[in-house]
Amino acid sequence: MPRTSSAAMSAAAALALAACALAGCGSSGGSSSTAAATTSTGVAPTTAEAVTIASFKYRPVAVSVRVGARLRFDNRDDAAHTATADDGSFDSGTIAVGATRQVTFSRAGTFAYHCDFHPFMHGTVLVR
Ligand SMILES: [Cu+2]
Repeated sequence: MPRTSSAAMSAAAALALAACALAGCGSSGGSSSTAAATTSTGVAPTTAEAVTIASFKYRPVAVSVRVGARLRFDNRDDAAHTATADDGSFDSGTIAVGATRQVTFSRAGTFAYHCDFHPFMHGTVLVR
């Protein structure tokens, strides 16, 4: 891979971490029931080109993209994951360890998603 790609991925990961720190989403555990509510309450969606999956979490947990944009899911975890819309409107398919999948969002709206393998993993994509 060209090094620009990995640099971009690192930058995205750093941004995600920074956004996470700013948003104070370091609290962990028992978040399965609260994740879906975060967009309407606390967590402001972060504009990003990629969601990093690590430690069984999506970061940023709430992401905003433009209609027609592609969002990348980078699996930096040591388990395979998916990004699967709760309403079935999109599905990344299995994202192997270290792999990347892209999802294109062609319809505006707010889409909650989860991991098929780990139903306690939740995220939200705001498409606008
Ligand atoms: Cu998973």
